[in-house]
Amino acid sequence: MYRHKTDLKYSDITPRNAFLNRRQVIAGAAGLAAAGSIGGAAQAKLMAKKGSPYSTSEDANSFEDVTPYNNFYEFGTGKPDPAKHAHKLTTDPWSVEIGGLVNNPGNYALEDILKEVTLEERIYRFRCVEAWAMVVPWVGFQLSDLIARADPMGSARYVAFETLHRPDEMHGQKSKSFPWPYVEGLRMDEAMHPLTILATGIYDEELPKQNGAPLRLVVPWKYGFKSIKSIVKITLTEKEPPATWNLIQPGEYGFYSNVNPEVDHPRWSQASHRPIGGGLFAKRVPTLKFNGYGEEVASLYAGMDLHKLY
Ligand SMILES: Nc1nc2c(c(=O)[nH]1)N[C@H]1C(S)=C(S)[C@@H](COP(=O)(O)O)O[C@H]1N2
Ligand SMILES: [Mo]
Repeated sequence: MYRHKTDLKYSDITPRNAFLNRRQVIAGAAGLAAAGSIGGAAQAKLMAKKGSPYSTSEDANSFEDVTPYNNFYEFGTGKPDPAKHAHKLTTDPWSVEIGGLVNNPGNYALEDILKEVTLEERIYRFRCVEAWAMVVPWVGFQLSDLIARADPMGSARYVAFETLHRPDEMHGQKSKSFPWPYVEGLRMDEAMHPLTILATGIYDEELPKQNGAPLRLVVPWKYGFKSIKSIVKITLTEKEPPATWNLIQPGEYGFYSNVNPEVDHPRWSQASHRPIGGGLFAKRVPTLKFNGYGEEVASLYAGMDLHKLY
């Protein structure tokens, strides 16, 4: 379904072809049957949505694993801070400015975006990894759907993302030690890949604010910090856009940030991680290249030296 070609036309990307739909139904049913840690009502609600063909069959973590400890520096640098403070964020109304090298630029109300893409909303049960790992059943839609509707120009090579800047509600943004707003970027082929989603929920609930409500990126083969939260701006560009962690510590965080056990962070090994939810003494497990999504995404990086372009 997805082809990696430099001359890829956006009209080539058909979000819902018959083949994909059939596979989704199968993957969705099989995946949900194995949804061990999600119980009763949540499970029934999840049944209402199709699963992505890319969903893992591994058990999902619990809601309690995913929501009390987060990184969201706009609400403080401590892991419990976002759960304590993110309720101050007003997420309705919300609009997203889509611009740069597109033929349909505009400032779109989130509900209008969701009306457009709502038929594609499904469950994406993805592994997410950093020094820890979780399996999260995101509700969302392919970023490619939104980009295709913006009608990119041929010169667009990257996609830049920006988080809301509203220090009144996000007190962390009053700190001058961080370059606000949080920004991130993807190369166009990464952004158009069907594994790259914009999430609006988890466990068929609205996205908790600490997890990046009302709209956040999820790129499951990259380290967690690429998944920018509370997005208000998406800009297609010709040049590689800035990325917050790369701006702050370029020697430690590259633009690509692909999960790669062969490339150590200068201050720690990235060869293994600790699964969340396995208890305090859970053993570290080996981290897989591209977080286990190599079959789907390795071809995007053919010929690139991933030790240099980390
Ligand atoms: N705007 C914004 N987005 C952000 C961050 C942040 O501080 N601000 N932290 C990142 C980091 S470091 C991680 S690990 C993930 C955490 O996402 P989660 O809380 O849903 O696990 O969000 C990423 N997105
Ligand atoms: Mo992180």
